Amino acid sequence: MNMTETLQKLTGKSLADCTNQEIYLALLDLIRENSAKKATPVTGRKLYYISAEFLIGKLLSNNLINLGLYDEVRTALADAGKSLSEIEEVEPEPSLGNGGLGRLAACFLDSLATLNLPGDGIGLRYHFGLFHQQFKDNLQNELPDPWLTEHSWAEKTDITYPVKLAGKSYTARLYKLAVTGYEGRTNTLNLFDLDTIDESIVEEGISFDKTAIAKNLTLFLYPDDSDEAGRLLRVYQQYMMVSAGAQLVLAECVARGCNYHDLADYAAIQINDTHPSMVIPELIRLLGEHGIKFEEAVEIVTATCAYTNHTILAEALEKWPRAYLDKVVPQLMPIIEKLDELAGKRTKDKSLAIIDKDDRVHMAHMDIHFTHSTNGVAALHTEILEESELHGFYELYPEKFNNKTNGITFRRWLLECNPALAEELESLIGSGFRKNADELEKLLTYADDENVLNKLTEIKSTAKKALADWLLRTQGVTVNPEAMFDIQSKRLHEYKRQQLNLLYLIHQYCEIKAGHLPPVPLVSIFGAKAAPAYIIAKDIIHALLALSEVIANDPAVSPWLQVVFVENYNVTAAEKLIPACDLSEQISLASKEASGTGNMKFMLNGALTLGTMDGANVEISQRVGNDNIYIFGQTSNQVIHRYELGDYKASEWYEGDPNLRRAIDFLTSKEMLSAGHEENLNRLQHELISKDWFQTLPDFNAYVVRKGQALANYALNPTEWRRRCLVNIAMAGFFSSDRTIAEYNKDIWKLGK
Ligand code: TH1
Repeated sequence: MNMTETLQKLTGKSLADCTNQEIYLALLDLIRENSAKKATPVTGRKLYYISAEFLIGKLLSNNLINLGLYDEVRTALADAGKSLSEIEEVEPEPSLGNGGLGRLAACFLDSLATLNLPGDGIGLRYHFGLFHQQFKDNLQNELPDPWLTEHSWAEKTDITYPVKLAGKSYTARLYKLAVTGYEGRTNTLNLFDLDTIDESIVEEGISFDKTAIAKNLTLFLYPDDSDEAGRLLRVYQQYMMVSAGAQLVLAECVARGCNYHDLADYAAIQINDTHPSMVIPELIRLLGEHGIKFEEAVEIVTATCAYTNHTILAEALEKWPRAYLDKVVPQLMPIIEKLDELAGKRTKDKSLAIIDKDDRVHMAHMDIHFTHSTNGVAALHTEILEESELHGFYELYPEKFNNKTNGITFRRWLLECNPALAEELESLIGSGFRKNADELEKLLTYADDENVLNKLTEIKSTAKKALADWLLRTQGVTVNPEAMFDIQSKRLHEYKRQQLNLLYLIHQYCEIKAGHLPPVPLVSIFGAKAAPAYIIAKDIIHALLALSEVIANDPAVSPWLQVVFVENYNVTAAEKLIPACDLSEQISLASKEASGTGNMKFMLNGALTLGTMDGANVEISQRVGNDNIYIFGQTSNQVIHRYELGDYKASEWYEGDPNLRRAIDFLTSKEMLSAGHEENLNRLQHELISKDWFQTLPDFNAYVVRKGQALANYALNPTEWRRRCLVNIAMAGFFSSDRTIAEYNKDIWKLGK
């Protein structure tokens, strides 16, 4: 049967007569059948990647590509007058993550299956992913973001596990989602849920009764934790995930012959940040139920589990008040206490205790004491962990610490989102790079080939036009595709410093008003969601939206400068933005962005980075060389030093630099107040002058200068610009998640052995 016949058999009618929805459902079936064929029995050690987030994004095209069906399907549909890209739009995006951490977990699953490694995910089946963002009156509104339909990728099973929460019994049901590898095996993403969840309790926006656990447990990813009920709900969610997860791990291992004592020969468990940390005491508890004594259980769990740290930001390093755990997981508290005692025998240093003097339980401390590996996610981040943030632990357990620089899957972030570039690369260097990303380096031989550079320019312009069309279609915004596209897309957080970009844009506005025209028109594009309770982050969104309006209404400025804020930034939007980018904004305060992964996606798609020496930017700059990246700003050592001195005064920078003062003053100008709200703009202005926790002001000048150079290079020397883009593409191979996963496997997991 050819593909047309196969699809007609699945739909039961001629393809030409099918709706896009009918074809979508037929493709789901086709993918199910084909991925099931590639499920492979497990021998030896298998990985369980436990994570509160798996930001998988839409799966249709990804699965078709990985199963080698994409071209056939697209052609069969085209023959029937149907378009695969329109059918893709039928699929709701599962936004089961906040940002980089969740997307990393999804890339890792793709690479595990591609490398033919036995590795499954364990997480929660949230009914609503991260909220749907809507702009109204230049403010962010949050709405629920449903993705579950009758026909969803996650299939219900009849496997259930009992979970005790606050002394009450609940039943966690397992849903399985097939994870296809590129020309590889099929693994599973295991997602747990309760049958009793009630979507109708969602009231206005995304608010709901946070205390009705049976109805709300898996309703939302990351419920707002600005109140105690919200924080408790997170603990409930985390325990349900790890308890059901640990029972699944044990059941699968026992079915393969494990006798509990030898668990570490059957399972490797990777704890993705501290959200799943309770898996440690939970496994000890469950092993106890199978007759294993505490001391031995501790050894087994330590040998089985490993921990990844993704941040040094204090607010993200979870410390739960003991009272929360007493309430939600009383069965774990005696175990956690014994672990704390054991830790106390290993070190006298009280700062390394699990339970501190204020009765808070430090999840990361439990992880480091009772797993065999702690890794950071980029070289600089790991160095900061070892030298400062976790220095005491590093002295105690130097052998546990290691670095695993993050990576991205090139299937989604090149083959799927930028097929024209993938095709051009293949015609130049062959198809080897699809499985071995290092082969991209072969592209360097074309660095001075004008035909190749022209072709890359053409591919970029086509992607920019496609983005322009998409923005017009989805948001009614018209952009000039001849302009330089400058993109900052990532979660909105003060440490990522969208406010620095904002100040630059105001500066440019003022310069243009004063008659100083830039060398090229600039379209500055933002994509970002702010946590619903993060006031200043929402003020930054508001200021950018207001500025966008001010500029659009000013005919003297708008031909030269445009600010576009993409509504509801998600994986689907990222796939449109990234191929179209000229300049990639990676401007976090040095030391604060553990790695970043957007930086890698933009580079791979031929954008140049404007960035600080932070996270993986450091490794990108080492690979491409300083001429092929725009680095600016304080180094992490300077930042850390400034924090240690504790004498940073934003107001001095504000007073001392007329350009900076002009930009900050403008936030509350009559122009801005005509488009925005006084309360929000005042608050942001005050925050910048009096606090500026993330040292935006000291980097302002360097940023303006460096960005000016980037614009000038782009405008005045296009051939040189494109050559630099080529070098970036060629040197992106290291940032494949296949490399990252191979390193985890070699150093930590040793799967299949
Ligand atoms: C991110 C880091 O901020 C980013 O630098 C890194 O590239 C990414 O993880 C993957 O390693 C994090 N996201 C979260 C989300 C939560 C808590 C901590 C982190 S760290 C909810």
